[in-house]
Amino acid sequence: PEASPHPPMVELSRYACKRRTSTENHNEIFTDAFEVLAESYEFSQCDSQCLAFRRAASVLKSVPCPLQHVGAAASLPCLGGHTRAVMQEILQYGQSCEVEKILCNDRYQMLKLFTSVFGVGPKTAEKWYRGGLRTLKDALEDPSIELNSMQKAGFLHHKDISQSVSRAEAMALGDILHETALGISAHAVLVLTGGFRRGKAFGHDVDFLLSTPEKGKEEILLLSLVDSLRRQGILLYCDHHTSTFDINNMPGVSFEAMDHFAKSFLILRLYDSQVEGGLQRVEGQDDGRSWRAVRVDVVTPPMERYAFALLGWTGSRQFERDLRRFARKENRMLLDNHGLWDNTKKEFLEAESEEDIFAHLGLEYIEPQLRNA
Ligand code: 8DG
Ligand code: MN
Ligand code: MN
Repeated sequence: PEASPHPPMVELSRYACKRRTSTENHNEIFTDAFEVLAESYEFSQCDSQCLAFRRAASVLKSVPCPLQHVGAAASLPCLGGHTRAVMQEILQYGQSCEVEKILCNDRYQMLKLFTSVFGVGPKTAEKWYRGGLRTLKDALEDPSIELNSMQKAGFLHHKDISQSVSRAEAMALGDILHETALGISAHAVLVLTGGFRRGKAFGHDVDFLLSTPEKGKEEILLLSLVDSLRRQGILLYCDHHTSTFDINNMPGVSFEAMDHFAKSFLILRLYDSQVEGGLQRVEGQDDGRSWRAVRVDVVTPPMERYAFALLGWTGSRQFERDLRRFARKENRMLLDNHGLWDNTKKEFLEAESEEDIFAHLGLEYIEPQLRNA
């Protein structure tokens, strides 16, 4: 059939898991503003307003063209009066004065700066701000502040970690980890997940899922991997979380964000010579170093939980949130990174692939590249 010059606007679902969202965002002027508002509400612990702006941003990311007038948003879900007023201001004046005010706000700027340190969350940032700290140097030099080891590593590598990771850098790390894992076990399986699996060109870290068909050997594989990275001299930091996953407790598990699989949050050293096209040039950095530090997450689910873990770690966060909400509200099912509980049948539904999970939920399959909600 002939392509229509004006394809009809597809009706968008209020669930991110029923929308197709590529990495191409045609409405960045609005979504950037919404993200600032969401973050500001998050810093003030106004969770419902925060979520409202995150949802609105997520909906606009799936609109395949730039919106030219607020009327075009009338048929879109999750866009309330406040979000539409912000859009109207941006369309009329090129910016929103509410957003500009937040960006100039001292507290917002400080909380942004402090939470940019690996290991510093909104609570710690707030405490530092209320204690009168205004620069990173203040936090490092204040004798009353006891930094934990994660925060120490965060400060030490702050400049490198604040710089985004390129796809070429992510691929290079994948090669290094894959080779290292295969050196430990010929059966090791390593896959890229997170934003890079969704096709993003840049990320704040690199996420991997590691597993093995040898039952019960996942965590030891991860520990051996970390040990090998240490011996190669490329491990700069490791925060290991031991597995608390127990298949016998499955019906009792609470369906929360943080999962129970063994995982390590790492900082690794990546050399210029290991990356095709070289490392990303860090602005203003010319200290003669031939390497940069990169944040890497590795999670190791048992093989029979692989599909659930892969779906959970691929993201985006908004896509995951709505998959769970859809399962609960529309199917009376509980979904998390470990499994899918059918509350009508009172049983766990098994899955070997992500496709199986979408099918259990009665959802059309959405490939990772279209989960950038
Ligand atoms: P980015 O790094 O490119 O900025 O984006 P991302 O890859 O989408 O975000 P991420 O923060 O690296 O998280 C990737 C996915 O991992 C996301 O959908 C949430 C999921 N995830 C869990 N459990 C945990 C956890 O315990 N910690 C973290 N950091 N992420 C987790 O399912
Ligand atoms: Mn990531
Ligand atoms: Mn991550």
